Amino acid sequence: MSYQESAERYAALGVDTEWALTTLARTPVSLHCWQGDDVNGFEGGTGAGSGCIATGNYPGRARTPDELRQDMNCADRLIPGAKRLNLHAIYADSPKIPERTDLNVDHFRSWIDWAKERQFGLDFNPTCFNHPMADSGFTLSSSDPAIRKFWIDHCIACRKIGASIGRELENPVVTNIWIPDGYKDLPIDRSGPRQRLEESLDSVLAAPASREWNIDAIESKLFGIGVESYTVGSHEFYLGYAVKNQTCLCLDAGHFHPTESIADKISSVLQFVPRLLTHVSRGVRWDSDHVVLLDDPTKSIFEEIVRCDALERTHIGLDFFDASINRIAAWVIGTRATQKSLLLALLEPQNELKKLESEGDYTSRLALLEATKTLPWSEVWDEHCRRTEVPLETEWMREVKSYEKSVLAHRG
Ligand code: RNT
Ligand code: ZN
Repeated sequence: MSYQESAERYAALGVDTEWALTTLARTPVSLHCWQGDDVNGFEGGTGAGSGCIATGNYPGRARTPDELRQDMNCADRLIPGAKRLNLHAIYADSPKIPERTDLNVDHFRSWIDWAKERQFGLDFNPTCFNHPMADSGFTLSSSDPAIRKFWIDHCIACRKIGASIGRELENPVVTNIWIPDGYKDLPIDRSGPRQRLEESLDSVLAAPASREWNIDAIESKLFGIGVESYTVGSHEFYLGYAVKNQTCLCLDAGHFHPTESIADKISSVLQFVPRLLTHVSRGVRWDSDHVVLLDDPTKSIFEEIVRCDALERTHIGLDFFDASINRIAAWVIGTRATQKSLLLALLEPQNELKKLESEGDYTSRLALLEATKTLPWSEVWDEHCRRTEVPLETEWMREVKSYEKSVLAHRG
């Protein structure tokens, strides 16, 4: 079947594949830099600690900012459409890297130049882990005022970096705060840390940073390795905080109970917060960060975003890390799966489904939903790859293999 034939099949159901292709091509996905180096960063630390653990020792990890950019360039050639790069503060790139509280936009100059050259937007994150000041297991919610102040200052520095980058690229930066704070075992005082976290966030957000160029987001988590019993920044905490302060809310697909899906939360939270950030990820048992696949949980996230007509208010970010397979392939698999999920949602015969629902014809609604699964969407995806000049689904891996041979294999 050709793209034309598949477009006709969709048109018969009232779906405009050209609209789907245009929307898909201009909807950016923010690629997380930390998939390329197992969340190490370039401060000289090893591993993220604090519950973010990349396991595996597949050869070829990027060890320097230049290697990471070289790998990103390879991934960029294999991923269609608009892209952003999501940086963490530990990826500062300058001859002398200061304390985290003293970081400024100059320490990210090489990334900004790279983003301009490749027409990427940028996003940003304070790194509130993998640092001696986080060794107690508490950062913004610490009972120690000196520790709290350190992390408040770091988060403020990051918001300013976000705003400066946004202004320079004329493309707003989402600065997302996630902290690892919590207890391994049963706490007595669950309230104190949460009161302190609210106060700290208030101080962080009170610092001036352009609202036009920096978008503040906050991210919850259910539990992490080492903080099984209590996580200060729970979903209820951040949902409440985001509603009260009208910040962007980050929903990470791996940060809820295993049978809980973030898809059903989207239409609820968008009633009360101005913007949404997704960390598209895949939970597997205790892990929240497996490489994203074209699976039902991922598809339903994008169905909801599209059905809610919320693409303009949603920032699509990725969050997974796997050090046991080729890291560039991991980026490509996860990003393309995310984009395929979005395409499927854009190809849904939404008007017809809504009509059936409003008429109370739930039998036809269910039948049509099932019928959409066998429509020739892969022809539309291939057409997208052709138009954006990236390899087709069964072809891109060849390029990863040859890059592995010519570049990755020579890294010590
Ligand atoms: C951790 C959060 C957070 C991190 C990144 C590195 O559980 O998901 O988003 O993965 O900031
Ligand atoms: Zn996340």
